[in-house]
Order: sequence, then C-alpha cells, then structure tokens
Amino acid sequence: MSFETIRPSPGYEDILPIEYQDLIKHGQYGRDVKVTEMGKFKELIEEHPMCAGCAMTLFIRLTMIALPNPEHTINVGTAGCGRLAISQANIPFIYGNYGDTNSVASGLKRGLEIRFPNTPKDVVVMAGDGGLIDIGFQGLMHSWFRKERFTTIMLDNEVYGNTGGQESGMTMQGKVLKMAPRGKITEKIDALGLARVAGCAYIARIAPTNPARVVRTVRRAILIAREIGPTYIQAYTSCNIEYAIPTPEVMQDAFDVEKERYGFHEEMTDEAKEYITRIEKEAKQKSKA
Ligand SMILES: Cc1ncc(C[n+]2csc(CCOP(=O)(O)OP(=O)(O)O)c2C)c(N)n1
Ligand code: SF4
Repeated sequence: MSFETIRPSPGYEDILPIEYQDLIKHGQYGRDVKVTEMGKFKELIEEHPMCAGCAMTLFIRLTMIALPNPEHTINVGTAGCGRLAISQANIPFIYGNYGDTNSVASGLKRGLEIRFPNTPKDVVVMAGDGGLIDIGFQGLMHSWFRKERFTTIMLDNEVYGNTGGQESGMTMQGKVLKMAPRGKITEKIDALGLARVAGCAYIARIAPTNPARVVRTVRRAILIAREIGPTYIQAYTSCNIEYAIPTPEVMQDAFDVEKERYGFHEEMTDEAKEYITRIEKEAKQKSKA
C-alpha cells in the first residue's frame, strides 16, 4: 500500500465517510507528525476495547505516531491485551499464534523484500512479555540470531494480563499475583542482556513517561531495523488491573518504576550509530529547508 493507493479518485471524495476523508487529508500517511501535534491529526488508532487508563494503550498510541512510514508498515501481534488496540489501527495487522510472532515476522519481512525490492517495508512485532519471553522465546531468540531486519517491541506489563494474572518470565522476583499466589520464585529475565548477546543492532528500555522520547526511540528502532539488523524495545506498560493500580495513579506508577528500576536505556552498534546519526541529520536539514 502507498499513499497514492489510498487516496480516493477525484469525484469519489465527497461520498466517502468523513472518517476516511480525515484519514487521507489530516492523517499520518505520507507525512511526518510530531508528538506535540497530538489531537490535531487523525491518529491511526482512535478506539479500542482495552481497560480505561491502561498504560499499554498510551504506549501503543505513541508507537503508532512514531511509525516513519505507516503506509508501508505491517504490525505483527498475538494473543494478549495489546492486540486488542493494535488490531484496530489503520495499518495491516497479522495475528500470529501465541509464541509465533517473530517467526511470522521473519517470513513476512523476507517475502516483502523479494516482492518490493525498491520499497522499504517495515515490520514491527508488538507483543506482551509472556508472548515473547515465555512461549515465544525460541522464535524471538532465533530471529535475533538470524539477524532478521525487523523491530520487536515487548509490551512489558510483567504479568499475563489478558488471562487474569499469571506470572511471566518478566515478573519481578517475589511478586504475588492472582494466579501466582506463592510469589514468583525466579528473577525477572534479563531480556535486554539476551538481545545484546544475540547481536541486536539497537536495544532500548523505556517507560511511557516522556512521549517525545518514546516516539524518537521507536522511530530509531524501525529505521535501524530497515537497514542494519534486528532491534528491540522493552517498554514498561503497567497492568492497572492485575497490579491493582487505581487509574488516576497509573502515570505516577510509571514515573516511580522508571526511577526505581526501569530508567531509559539505549544502546546500539557502531554501524547503527553511524547510520542513525546521518539519517537524523538529514531529516533536520530537510525540516529547516
Ligand atoms: C498457544 C496459546 N497458549 C495460550 C494462550 C492463552 N493466552 C492468551 S493471552 C495469554 C497471556 C498473555 O500475556 P502476555 O503475552 O504477557 O500479554 P498481556 O495480556 O499481559 O498484554 C495467554 C496465555 C493462547 N491464546 N495460545
Ligand atoms: S488487563 Fe491490564 S494490560 Fe490488559 S488492558 Fe487491562 S490494564 Fe491493560
């Protein structure tokens, strides 16, 4: 899909629903949007059935705003809370079986490169901590070892939220959950360390406390995956239901957890650094011109 293929033919514009017209005229397709413009353009996701106040939905919304080329992007997700919002976006969504996301994304990305050799197509996996680090572990690790060129974003709410509160590999040690009544025995898995060992080109840990930083981080990850190699973002996206966080306190929790143990961290290979510095410089010059 490209911006041209979604633009209505002359004469049809007036009879299309206003939502569709908005999407073409005031949406994200074909232009860079700034996070400071939120509320002034038609976003890719406008409604979803996730819990009120869920920090994961804020993070997903920001991720959608960050996509450098939404008209050339495909999201891959799976069972878990996040797909309830991701699947509502105005970009293609593929539902991998639970645990299959990174295998599906590998095949998809390779197929797109063969079919569209001259057009960059971005593939983004967005799935829960359970979906990636537990049942999807093998697919996740091997996609990194094979240096598949797509971005993996872990929506790390440190629990199986969608199925009522089982512990995941990313739950903190000792945490008592509805379906982990004895408290988690083992430590939170160091997924960032695994990404490093597997040779990811770009790795970041982030909480949704600073919208501009989320957007910049996601954009960097996608652009680096396009040219260099696999990229990984681990995002703290609390589950206010399973962790019993009152809705008004969800953002305060994100700030507290960020300060305590989830501070922003970003690392990349020298090749990725050289590439992203050049791209960002060019973009800056273009916006000034
Ligand atoms: C093969 C398979 N096993 C189990 C399930 C049931 N299931 C659906 S969602 C889910 C847990 C989701 O947890 P997580 O991936 O952490 O995402 P969250 O809901 O917390 O965002 C499970 C076990 C499934 N759909 N498919
Ligand atoms: S169960 Fe938790 S993670 Fe899922 S939508 Fe509700 S608050 Fe968000």
